Amino acid sequence: MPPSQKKKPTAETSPVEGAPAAVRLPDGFQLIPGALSAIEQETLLADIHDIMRRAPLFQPRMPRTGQPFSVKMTNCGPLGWVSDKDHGYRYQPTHLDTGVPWPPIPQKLLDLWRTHAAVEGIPEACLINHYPAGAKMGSHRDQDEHEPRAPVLSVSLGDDAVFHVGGPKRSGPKVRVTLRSGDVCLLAGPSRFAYHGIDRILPGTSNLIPGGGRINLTLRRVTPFD
Ligand code: MD3
Ligand code: FE
Repeated sequence: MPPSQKKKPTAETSPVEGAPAAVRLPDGFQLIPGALSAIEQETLLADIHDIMRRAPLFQPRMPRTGQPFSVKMTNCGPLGWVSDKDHGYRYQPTHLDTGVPWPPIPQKLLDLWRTHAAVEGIPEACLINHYPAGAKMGSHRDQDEHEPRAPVLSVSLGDDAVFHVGGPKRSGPKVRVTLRSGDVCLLAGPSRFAYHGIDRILPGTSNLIPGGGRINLTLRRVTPFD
């Protein structure tokens, strides 16, 4: 092509013909691949199944439109994230449908927070997202928490997911990362407020969850420390 039509080399387009574009993860984003062994994943999944028995998965809905998410959710911890048509996104101490308090956060997750989060306070909420094959999560920011010093800690279980993370604007450049069963992801600093989402689940990539699918756990501090 004539030089005038050549794309200017940027962070996203490599000047080297056929070479992959360089990518830069946002500051504060940390991926710890294989943080949990196969046995640890099995044990944690059993804990999550107990939680789901006491706090069944619910279908969150978009504020105002009532449009259902393709991801089902539940929570453990003193607070849980919920969303429905009438009252929108929020944290509350009880299950959206049953009104029963959320079960406690498993010790294993509290240990992971203590090991990786590098902050004084403890997490107050663990959101449990369940993705069947075909589910996705559109680009969004997590802004319902009131302690910016606290990171979000994510644990992936089951099938691989194609995750994207960008910057402070939805329209900006994005980096795609595959999250696998047993991976821990820490979102601290500037990355904590980055746009992110799940593009797709790769079916048949893990044997952990009977019947397939993916479960993501996110530990969060909701109220200010002190
Ligand atoms: C990047 N969950 O629950 S986990 C969510 O795999 C959510 O279920 C996705 O986005 C999932 O809100 C992604 C990794 C993650 C969590 C929180 C973040 C990445 C993040 C907050 C800011 C930036
Ligand atoms: Fe999120």
